[in-house]
Amino acid sequence: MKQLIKEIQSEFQNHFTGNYLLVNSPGRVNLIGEHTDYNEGFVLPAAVDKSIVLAISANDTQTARIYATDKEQLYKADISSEIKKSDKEWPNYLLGVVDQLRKHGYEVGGFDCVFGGNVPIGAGMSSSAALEGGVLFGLAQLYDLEIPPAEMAQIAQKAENEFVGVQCGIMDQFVSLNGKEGYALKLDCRSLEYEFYPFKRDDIRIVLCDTGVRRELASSEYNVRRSQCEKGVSVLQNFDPDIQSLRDVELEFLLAHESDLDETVFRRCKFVVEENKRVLQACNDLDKNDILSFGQRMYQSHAGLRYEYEVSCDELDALVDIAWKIEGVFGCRMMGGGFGGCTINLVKEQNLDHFISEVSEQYLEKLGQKVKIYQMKVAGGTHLIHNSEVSINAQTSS
Ligand code: GAF
Repeated sequence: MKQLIKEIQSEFQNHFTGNYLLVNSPGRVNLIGEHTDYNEGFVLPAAVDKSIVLAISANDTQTARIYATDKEQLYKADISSEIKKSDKEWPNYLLGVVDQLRKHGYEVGGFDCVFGGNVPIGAGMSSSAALEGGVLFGLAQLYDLEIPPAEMAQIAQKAENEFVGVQCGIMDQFVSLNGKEGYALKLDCRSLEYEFYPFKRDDIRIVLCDTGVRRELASSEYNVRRSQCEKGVSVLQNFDPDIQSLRDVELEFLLAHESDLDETVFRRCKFVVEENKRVLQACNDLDKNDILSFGQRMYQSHAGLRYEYEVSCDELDALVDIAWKIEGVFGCRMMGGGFGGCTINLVKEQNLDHFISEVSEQYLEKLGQKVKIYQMKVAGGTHLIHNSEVSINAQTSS
């Protein structure tokens, strides 16, 4: 991390002048609760120790000057009046935040910003939410904006929905901004109330296995799933007008109305209703420190995502099938929107080396491709980087 921070500082000094704030904005894992956020249900993600780092300062103009270290590109945008979308994709993650801040009644002026990170891109670890939350947090600090935590997450989510054009739910932005070191965050995606559950055991590692698959399909199919859930709700409302979303549907009620629903819509709804329940049960498991039951629910979640919600793919299924047979794996499932990206695995510390070599070997054998493996620690949410994390020559203004 120190190396990354140093690189961002040095790029800031190459492109801009003066003091700046340094912000660390983390990626996330999701332990359980997939495709439940936009159904107003529950999720159990955690922020991790892979982040986007930003150096940011106010520049006394009405221009946003932003530099992406991975792309080695500088972008300038006039923000004196209505914010215009860029025809490049990456600046829109930042400009969308400025646009949403203004729409929520918060005034910000021009700024200089350099950012880069070590969150694997496109792997389902929410590098985009980390970037949105990071620039939002930095601007709120620079312009003394007092924005409540839930509204921060809503602003970042809306930036992605409206400026980037991805109809994501609120989970990623919320946990990236509000995560806590050593804890998973249970979020009620309707009320936006949240609770922390300790998730720190020296004997268990969080390991992500990256298929390397990045599919365009993900975004269009994501929207199809959303509308299938809405379709289900609109039919079920005919039998109970109090239902506002799948969050309000009990499994028995759904089963009783199976024949009223289109067959595919029924399966989508069934997965969401069951997954929602699994999150609550998984939180009970954590309360009881019952990691075996927790892990079993992860496998059940994957089975539902594979057969009922149909957002998995051969590569993800192969990784879960492999992990299932390896000793010392408590649980494994695909993570995030699906159609590629990573599986999340909870692995016994003492079996870690064996796990890594078995998965690598068997994945190569089954699919003829290499799997990338990342180990994650549960970390804190978006924050100003402390002086102790910074190299001595820093010109930070924190
Ligand atoms: C993506 C979205 F961005 C989240 O909001 C969530 O819906 C997730 O897919 C599926 O659980 O990461």
